Amino acid sequence: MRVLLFFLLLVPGLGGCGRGGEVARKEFQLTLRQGALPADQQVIRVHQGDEVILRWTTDEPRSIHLHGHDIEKQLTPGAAVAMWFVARATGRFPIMLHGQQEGDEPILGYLEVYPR
Ligand SMILES: [Cu+2]
Repeated sequence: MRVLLFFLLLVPGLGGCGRGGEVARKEFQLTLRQGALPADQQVIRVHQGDEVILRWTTDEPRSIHLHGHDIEKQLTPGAAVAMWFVARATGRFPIMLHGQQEGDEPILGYLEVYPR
């Protein structure tokens, strides 16, 4: 009896979900220059459930805001700043500059989260 119980505890995958693709950890380097991202860094594509790390550097002090996941960070030259989150919601979320003049909050790029 005790042996059987031990065996059942060892069976892998019982109670796991495991459907769909594997959840991945995705890292992106984002380099702000004069308040803009290079064209090839303006769209960040991940899948729902992914763990995402955005690593920012900048040449000027800036405040950035990832909508949808609502993360705001201050960037200063010479210091890398990471945004870490799990992409729970699907959709297309703008990343904006904040702290500019009133009414001037340009969109730097988009985070696109696709369904799994
Ligand atoms: Cu914003």
